[in-house]
Amino acid sequence: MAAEQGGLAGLVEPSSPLVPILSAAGRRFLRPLHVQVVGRPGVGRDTMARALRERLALTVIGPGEDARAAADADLWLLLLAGPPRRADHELLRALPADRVVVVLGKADTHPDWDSAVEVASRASTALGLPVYAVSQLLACADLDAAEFAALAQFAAEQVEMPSMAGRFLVGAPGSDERLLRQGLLRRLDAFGIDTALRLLAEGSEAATDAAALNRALHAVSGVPQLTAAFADHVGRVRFWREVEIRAELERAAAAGHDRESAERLLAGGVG
Ligand SMILES: Nc1nc2c(ncn2[C@@H]2O[C@H](COP(=O)(O)OP(=O)(O)OP(=O)(O)O)[C@@H](O)[C@H]2O)c(=O)[nH]1
Ligand SMILES: [Mg+2]
Repeated sequence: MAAEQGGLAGLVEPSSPLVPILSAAGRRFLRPLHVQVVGRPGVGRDTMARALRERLALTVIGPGEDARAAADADLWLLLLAGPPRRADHELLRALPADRVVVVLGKADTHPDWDSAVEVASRASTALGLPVYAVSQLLACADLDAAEFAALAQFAAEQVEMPSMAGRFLVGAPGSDERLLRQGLLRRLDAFGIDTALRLLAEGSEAATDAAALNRALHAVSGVPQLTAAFADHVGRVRFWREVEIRAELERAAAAGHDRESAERLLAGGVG
């Protein structure tokens, strides 16, 4: 199809007033996939937006971004933080049913990953859509060399992540040790620290350096696996983008801009 090859404007005479209209519509058609993250406040939307940008190189509209940006969305990620509540059902009802990916975020905060998968599976039954369990926080892991060295030393000393996360915060308040531990908790949380210590203790490839450990944490976050969920919707996104092109042509025809060509393109099924 011409729109996919960027050749829409070539379908009319160079002098046609449709040329700039079709060029703009063609550029819009070829824009990258725009994913809007929606969910109740506090569920981790900003972190999810960052995870999708950094791990999947997607164009993402996060919470609080302006309405004009939101008008460009063609896929919606509904973020849950537990069993769906009434507000989640309401959010879902307001979204285009054929282009929503539902995600149970903060999967790392459940007693273990299987429990998170279980919650996601019950949510899936309740909502009638697949629900993927992910930890957007782990997908954003960006430990530096000093944090990596500290974790490696903990692993060597067989330090374990206490079940009460607060107990991880040893060291005098304001001391370097304490600040480092606070930073690790904020950026990886308990499950992330535990996972990092395990990977380091196993001496896996993740034990090489900070970059390798970050990559290993990204891999277990569940975010890379969302690629397939997004890919499943690409056909619907293309369909709606084609609808947009037809609407542009109909507007142009109604306004009398080379109506004959516009109608010919519409009849020929362009877009
Ligand atoms: N353990 C864990 N914490 C997370 C995760 N994602 C986000 N958080 C934490 O949840 C809090 C809220 O994260 P945000 O990404 O700002 O979430 P939000 O939905 O934008 O929330 P508000 O900004 O409070 O409206 C922060 O403390 C995050 O560190 C996750 O996957 N796991
Ligand atoms: Mg936020």
